[in-house]
Amino acid sequence: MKRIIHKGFYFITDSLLSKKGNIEDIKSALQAHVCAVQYRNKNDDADFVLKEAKVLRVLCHEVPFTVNDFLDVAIAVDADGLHIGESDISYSQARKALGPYKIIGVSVHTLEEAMRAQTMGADYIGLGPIFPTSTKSDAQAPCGTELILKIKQCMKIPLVAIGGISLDNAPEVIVAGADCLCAISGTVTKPDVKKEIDKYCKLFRMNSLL
Ligand code: TZP
Ligand code: MG
Repeated sequence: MKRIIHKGFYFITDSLLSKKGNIEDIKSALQAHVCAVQYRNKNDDADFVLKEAKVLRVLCHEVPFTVNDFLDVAIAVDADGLHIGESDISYSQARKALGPYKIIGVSVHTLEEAMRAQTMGADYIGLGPIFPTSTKSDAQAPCGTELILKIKQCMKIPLVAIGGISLDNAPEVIVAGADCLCAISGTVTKPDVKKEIDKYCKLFRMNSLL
């Protein structure tokens, strides 16, 4: 069965920015009841990524566990899904390799790309950067929260908002209609990752009732 991405805080790893490493960060994220975990590793070689993914797969049995970029790793560890961007394999190649029961998330930057991703069959879109960020060096220009609103008016699949999200601007992202939000530097660089995610989850609960 395909796992569902529920609303809430969608946790993404970053070993370069992390204080305690991906494994400890994910343990903290799970304690904070995140709605999904994405293993994103842009720094290590394929062997290390596979080894780490094996450990993370076991840890993340209660939430959807997706792998960024590495299709072969996603398959090898039986991840719940794969997240792809414009420089990765195409959606149709990924779907062919993973079959109908795995989650495929697609990064988008415009309404047109978002609608195309939904039409292709993507399970969710990652929209960003919403705000300026230095975490992703090749990030496109920030799209702002108006685009979240626009996309949510005409699309059904979950929208995961990412890029430059902080405790200060998260309410605006949630009120605009994001189903999930991510904050990489906003969490993994902090001394207590669980405590930090708790704050986003609280904002999510408060602002999604508005
Ligand atoms: N995709 C778009 S922006 C971004 C990614 C992976 C980086 C988000 O990091 P941060 O620290 O939450 O701005
Ligand atoms: Mg990618």
